[in-house]
Amino acid sequence: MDAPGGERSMSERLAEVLRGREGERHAVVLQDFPDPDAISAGFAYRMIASEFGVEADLLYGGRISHQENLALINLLEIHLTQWQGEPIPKDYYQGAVFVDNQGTTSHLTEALEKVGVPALVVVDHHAEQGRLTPLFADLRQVGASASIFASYLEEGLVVLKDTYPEHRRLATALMHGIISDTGSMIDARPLDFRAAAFLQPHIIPDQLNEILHQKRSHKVMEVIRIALANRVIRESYCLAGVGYLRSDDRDAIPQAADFLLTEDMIHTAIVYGIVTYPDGAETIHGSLRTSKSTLAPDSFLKETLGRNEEGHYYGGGKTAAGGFEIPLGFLSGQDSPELANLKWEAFDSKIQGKFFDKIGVEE
Ligand SMILES: [Mn+2]
Repeated sequence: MDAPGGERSMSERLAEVLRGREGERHAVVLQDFPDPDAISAGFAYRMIASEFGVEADLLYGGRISHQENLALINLLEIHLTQWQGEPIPKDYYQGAVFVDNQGTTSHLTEALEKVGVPALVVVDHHAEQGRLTPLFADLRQVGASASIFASYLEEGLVVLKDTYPEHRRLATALMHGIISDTGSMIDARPLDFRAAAFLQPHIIPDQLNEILHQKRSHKVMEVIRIALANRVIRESYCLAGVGYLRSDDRDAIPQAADFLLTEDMIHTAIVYGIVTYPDGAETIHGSLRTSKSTLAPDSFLKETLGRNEEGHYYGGGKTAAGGFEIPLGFLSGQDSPELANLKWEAFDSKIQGKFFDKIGVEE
């Protein structure tokens, strides 16, 4: 398939990478806390790969706790594999594929590199992170990774047939990914609208409706309550630290940020907390949501928080949303309540200070 000007289209270049790989198994890396866009993009890659005789496992290294995401994988029967840090068997995977991320938001990236699994494919809509050198990269500034995958389908990599239940489930998942990553199409770009128009005749409307109308869990309500109580507002920015959270409840952070953004006069909400993992490790997780068109979450977070010793940025983002993760390293682990409080207060003030300095410079 030739794009105008005789250049090969992205879907043709992806097909070239997959051709001749029959019998291979690929590790599809989702971010540790996968969202609907990532899950549907991974689902699409698996369907495309199977056309070339390639198997694909969708792997994630964290948790899925957001009710909407649980409904998505259950109703649409999308099988994901949770990776819990065990060593990856050598030669089990012949290639690694990164969808909706570029290897910077998953613990799997290093684990796969360790056993020599080459990065084959990166498809993402976040700003370029420069972490990987894959055979095929398709990075586009669009609303959703799902839209990029829908364009591959439209260009014929998989011909959607309504008689195949799996194809209808894929179309529904991709539509959900697009809706969820574009704020119900408000941040959608032309490619996202085109993808939605292409997918629409194939979706299962009742299932999409059911996935989109999940209620908030008790824990999320509780985290929202803490975020409301702790929020500090300056220059239409709203900042809220929510203290300690179990990794199972980490998805409450972006939901609290979404909620804080609904307040009158607020254009940007940032919510963060210390997430504790079953192995005792602790990491600060934060989410940023903004409706301010001149604020680019990616550069805003990179400039505010900087990089770690290895040169990797603590945070990044896309249009209207971003996130950050700061591992506590030596300071991780269960402490006495007094020490835990001190630790939280120290990080809370440090993060507030960084953002307020940055906001002071901006305004
Ligand atoms: Mn996305």
